[in-house]
Amino acid sequence: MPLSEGDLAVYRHTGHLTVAGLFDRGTTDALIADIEQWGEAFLADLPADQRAWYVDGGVRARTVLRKLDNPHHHRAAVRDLARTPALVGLVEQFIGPGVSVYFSQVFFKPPEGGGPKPAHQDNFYFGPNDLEGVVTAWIALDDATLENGCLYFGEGSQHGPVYPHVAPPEEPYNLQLPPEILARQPMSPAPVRRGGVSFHHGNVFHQSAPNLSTRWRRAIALHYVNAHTFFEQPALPYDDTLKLRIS
Ligand SMILES: O=C(O)CCC(=O)C(=O)O
Repeated sequence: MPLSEGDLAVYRHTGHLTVAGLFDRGTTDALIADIEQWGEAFLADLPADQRAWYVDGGVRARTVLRKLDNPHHHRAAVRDLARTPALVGLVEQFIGPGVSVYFSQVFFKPPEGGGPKPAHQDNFYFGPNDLEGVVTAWIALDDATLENGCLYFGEGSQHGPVYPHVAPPEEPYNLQLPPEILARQPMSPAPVRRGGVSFHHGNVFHQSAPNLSTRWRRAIALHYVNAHTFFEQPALPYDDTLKLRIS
């Protein structure tokens, strides 16, 4: 599916682009069932010292996961998703041919308290050798709306530098842009319907709000790199042996 010049211009200008309707309901429902099954098993075995990172602290009534790492490594259904020709064709139009998934995440954002993700730049976390060589495909498994915590982007911020991030002392992994940098950058909401994909540049500021609604906002983020890009100076540990060659 070739993107139009207009779509590519939007991506270059704003740092993100939403492509609607890439996956049908059968696919998103099957992925939800698969990650829920995995999530239950993961939670049952989760060591106490990792709960703060994986359990959603905003949902008081029950224990529910905030995220899971590297679903492309752990779940065949997510590998199939990452290899979908229409998706790969789009990824290659952003970063060039010969792509791999270097890292991936499930974001659960549960109803009635699912926590926010503070504003950040993926390229600060990843520290790639080429800032242009990374694109994230954020695949909406539910409608992501203003009410349930859709993504917000700092449009055009990918043209600026990657800024040093800060983290609260009790959450050293929760790296985020400092308030004085954010104060200069308006953030715009980007709702996505289920089955749509939000693509974003590794430098673009993005964040999500808490989910105070009664609906889930689940998504899978696949972080693709092109043939010559790798995480050279990552801020957190990433296991590059899990890299999955796609094309
Ligand atoms: O889904 C979210 O709330 C955060 C997603 C994100 O930061 C990403 O995909 O890079």
